[in-house]
Amino acid sequence: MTVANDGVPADEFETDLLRNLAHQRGTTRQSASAQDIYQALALTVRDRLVDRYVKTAATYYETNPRFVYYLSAEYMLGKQLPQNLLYSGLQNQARDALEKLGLDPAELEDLDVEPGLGNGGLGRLAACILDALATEDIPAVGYGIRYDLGIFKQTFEDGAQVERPDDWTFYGNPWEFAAPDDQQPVGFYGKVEDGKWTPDEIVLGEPSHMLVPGYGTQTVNLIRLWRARASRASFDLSRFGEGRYGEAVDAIVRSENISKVLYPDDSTELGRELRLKQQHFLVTCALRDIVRRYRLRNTGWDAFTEKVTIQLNDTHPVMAVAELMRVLLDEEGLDWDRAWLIVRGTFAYTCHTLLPEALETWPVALVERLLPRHMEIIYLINFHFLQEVEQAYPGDTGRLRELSIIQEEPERRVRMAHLAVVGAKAVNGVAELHSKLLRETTLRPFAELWPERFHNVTNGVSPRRFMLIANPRLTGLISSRLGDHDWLRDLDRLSELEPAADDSAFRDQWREVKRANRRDLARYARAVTGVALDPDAMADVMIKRFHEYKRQLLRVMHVITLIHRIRRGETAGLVPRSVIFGGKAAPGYYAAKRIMRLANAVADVVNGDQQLSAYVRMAFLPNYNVSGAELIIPAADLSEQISLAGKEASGTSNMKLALNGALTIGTLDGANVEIRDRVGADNFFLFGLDAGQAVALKQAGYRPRSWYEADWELRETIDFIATIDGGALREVADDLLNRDEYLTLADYRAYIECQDEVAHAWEDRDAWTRMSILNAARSGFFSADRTVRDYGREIWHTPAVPEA
Ligand code: H53
Repeated sequence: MTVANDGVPADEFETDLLRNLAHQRGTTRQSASAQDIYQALALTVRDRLVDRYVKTAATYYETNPRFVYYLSAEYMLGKQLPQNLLYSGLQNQARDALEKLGLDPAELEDLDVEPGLGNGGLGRLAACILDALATEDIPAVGYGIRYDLGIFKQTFEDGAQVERPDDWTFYGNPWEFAAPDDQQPVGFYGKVEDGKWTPDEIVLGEPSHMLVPGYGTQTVNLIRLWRARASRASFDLSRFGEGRYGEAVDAIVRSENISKVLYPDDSTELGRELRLKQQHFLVTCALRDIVRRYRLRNTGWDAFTEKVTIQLNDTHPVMAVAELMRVLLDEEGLDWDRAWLIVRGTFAYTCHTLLPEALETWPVALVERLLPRHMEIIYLINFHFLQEVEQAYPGDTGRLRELSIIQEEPERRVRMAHLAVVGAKAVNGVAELHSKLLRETTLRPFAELWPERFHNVTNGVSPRRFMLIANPRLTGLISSRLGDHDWLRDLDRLSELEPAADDSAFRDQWREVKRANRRDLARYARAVTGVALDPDAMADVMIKRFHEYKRQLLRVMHVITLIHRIRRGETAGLVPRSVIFGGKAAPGYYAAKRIMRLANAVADVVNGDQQLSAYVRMAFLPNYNVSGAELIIPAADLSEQISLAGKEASGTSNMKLALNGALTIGTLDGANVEIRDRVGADNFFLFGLDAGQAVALKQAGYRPRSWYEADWELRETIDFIATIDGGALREVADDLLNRDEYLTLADYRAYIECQDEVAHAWEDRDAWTRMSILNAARSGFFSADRTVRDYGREIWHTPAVPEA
């Protein structure tokens, strides 16, 4: 699987590696540590990408193209070494050079640390989009925060999640270039007089960048990450002299805390002052950089909206709307109307949720204190906006209240999603169903006011990360069938695989690949959990953040049902399964953590009992991250996408799994709908309420207890939950019976029956393999390259700029 390389012979690579070892690490082959070698290797690969980057930058400078600036509080980039080796086409040279030096490439890859600067789907999507932008030769920069501590490391103690800090740069990050001389001041607090803001606190934003190479192209874009630094005068020497060491560094700590830690929540609002500070910090630094870059090739403001488009990834960077207004009004002296036209022509907003609790709002009092000038500007934006609303709906105070950027009750708050829609030229959801529901529910009054502003751009995933890097066996098999590996840049070509589904020799090879991948996974699961999985059992996987709406609990309830059936001897129709879980819960999310404990407790029951483990074994793989995904996804046979319909915006593990030939068991939620449309209803296990039925059931007055009373197997399952571990998890059962917010009981029977169908289908392994091949062959649409082309066509209007 080699990519056109830069024509570097192996011995030259070795020379470069040794030179970097000497010049960059200051050591020799004899005395170098494994870390020295790893760093020198990374630098040697990086050097080649820098050469490409220099050319890309020159092309951009010459052509002065339109740029996409992607603003996101999260990026889950995954390991850089395997990606950069592949993209630079240097993997063979590197392997040969390392072998000559007697070094094991796998051991060095273990030292490559994954920058876990995100929580889940949203952060990984941002990384896939940057990968696709570079691959599609679109001029782009991603902006984010360089958190000192990324997403926490997860372990389990007595089945409960334990979080440990992720000090990802402990040994340094060889992929990064710091630019301490390019610091930007960011103000907080203070007062406003005559529209002039004097902040009380200034923190410095220090940028560093990493290279984002495209695959199969020479383009290398950038991701620029900002870290908070205290100004030089912040160290209090006199206090230090008095022995008050803690106080001496107080101001430094306060400033630097801003980029200290990624907030480990996902899809819920976390109202913390520090988080708002992070958001303002990111957008201020990013906008300064964007303006600086614009000025390299342009003067005045006339061309700004032609050269700059800024995508806001969820509400986290939405303060950028107010900040750009502030820059244009207060620093550049533009009048309101002109400034507003520029702002409105620059931003586009992606909404990633339907959950009202995930749409951020900030107390007006907090914004007033932290960012007084921004609050004034937001009031003014709202004033002008509400005039427009009044014109559209004269006398309709209900509309005004509904649409206003300021929520009045029960507390005055700034609604960031409203600010985003008002301040953006385009708004998009991330799957067809999601975009439709956004228009009909969450953002309905806006869609009625400005229907033309609303779009859908269905998410996608990087085929490089989740096929080429994660699943070299399957990638090799597909390439041998398609005759080349160009399909990794043109994923629609996977459709050429369809005829192979009818070729029994190919089906055998496909099955062999799956089996080998399951073997790798089993080895890993054994090493980290002690659980011995059977590589011939169906790998049934659920990998995603733990959240009640995603319904990991329903997954566990099926396993409990199987336990009872096996104990009763009802084993006809059962097939051996490896039930695999991966995912983290926000540390403060008790309900999700209880479900995790339940999953681990049930795993202990099945794994510790021979009769049960003949049919079900269960492994909860700790610390699920991009590297974990790369291991689990290629092995998967069944993809669990079982959220309550109408709750998951899109989902992206569903796409990665289908691409790798897993069959989906799922509800009509998020992108599942489009996956099913494409792979065909016959190749997808559908169950459960749809979004409309779910709403109707709730409106009719949902009583979970009546479902419990009507279904003895469900009763048995819930009673089991209430009594497992001496009743330690009784609350889970109580919550199901009394509340069951996500209609788990209502979907239980349909899910169990659908799982019975899955088992039946698995028994005809050849037919299953056919379906598996068709899933992959028909999933080309879910490439992030297509996503980026959709954004380009509908929202960004950014022509590609391939290198001359
Ligand atoms: O974003 C993914 C979606 C997924 C959605 C997720 C997400 C977050 O990870 C965090 C916050 C948020 O509002 C949404 O839950 O459905 O696939 C990428 O769009």
